[in-house]
Amino acid sequence: MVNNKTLLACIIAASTTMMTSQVNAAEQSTLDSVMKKGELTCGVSTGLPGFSNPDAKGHWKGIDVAYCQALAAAVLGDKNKVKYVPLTAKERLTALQTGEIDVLSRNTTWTLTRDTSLGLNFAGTLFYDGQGFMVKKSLGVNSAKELDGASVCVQSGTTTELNLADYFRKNKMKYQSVVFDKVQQMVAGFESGRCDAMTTDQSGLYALRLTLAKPNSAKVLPEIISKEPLGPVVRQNDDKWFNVAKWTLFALINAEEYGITSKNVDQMLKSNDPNIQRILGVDGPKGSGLGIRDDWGYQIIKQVGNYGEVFKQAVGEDSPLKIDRGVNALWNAGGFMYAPPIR
Ligand SMILES: N[C@@H](CCC(=O)N[C@@H](CS)C(=O)NCC(=O)O)C(=O)O
Repeated sequence: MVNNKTLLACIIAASTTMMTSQVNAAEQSTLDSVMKKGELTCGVSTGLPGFSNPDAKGHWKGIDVAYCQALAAAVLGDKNKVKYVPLTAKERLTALQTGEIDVLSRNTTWTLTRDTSLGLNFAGTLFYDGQGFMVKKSLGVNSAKELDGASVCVQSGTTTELNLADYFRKNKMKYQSVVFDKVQQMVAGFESGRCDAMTTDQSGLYALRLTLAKPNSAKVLPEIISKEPLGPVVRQNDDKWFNVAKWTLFALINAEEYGITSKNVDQMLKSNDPNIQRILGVDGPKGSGLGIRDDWGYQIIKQVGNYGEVFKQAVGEDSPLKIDRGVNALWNAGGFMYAPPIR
């Protein structure tokens, strides 16, 4: 039995810890520093079409980039106030842990280890993915189960490497991994025949296939061997910033659910639907709980669009990738995308 004295000591200890961490968080929130410098530093990939990739003019494009723009629009009122820091898979988590970047938005899988002992917090899922394999058609393989004894190109510092080992062990198959630090080298390795198969998140395979000299010479195998919920990441012990990161994602999703788009957002300001009024900051909590501007939701949608618009343009039907909404459809359209209410 816990006696009253012990209980009291525990309560005092717990509340002191809570007070200290709240004070620290209030003093050193990334939100404050982003507002002060007037710019968001966003960690992205070194180039993955559809997710984060510079175009011919050097402008960063993709669904992960759109999230950074949405965060900048919410906090700074301007989607262009973003400094992009290209990071390889191996570099990305350290860059966030050390404070080199304010947020990591780079096809990063939400896992227990990253979300706990690595000192990070995932804001949610921006894209539900899963790992797959790509082979040259000339290999004559139609299923991952036929890859026994294969050599597989893979990038270091990824969940991909770990899932690859699990999959072959579980299926009692042998493989040899050919590991690369840089995605461009991995693709070149695959193309020049250094491995029989290449593995990464399936969306990544479709994206990288398009960068091959002959995209038609390769095919993606049907198996999906893992769950890869990809989402934006911030550091732990900074609830203020974590909240802003989460609700930026939720605003994108809620805007699609309530039919608010970058095109109709100004008319929507006059809507009498209370949900729409709250998303746009016409009514409801506005920016008070988050510590940002009242029109943060409006700015996200006006400048970047809703989740559906972003998806369509970056990876969906208006993009070269043409990925179906599939499980990334809204919850009320058969998918997993579900955001808590803004109220
Ligand atoms: N989602 C996986 C894999 C992410 C990953 O880094 N994939 C590689 C291969 S597609 C990549 O994006 N490389 C781009 C780069 O290093 O710049 C993870 O979080 O570990």
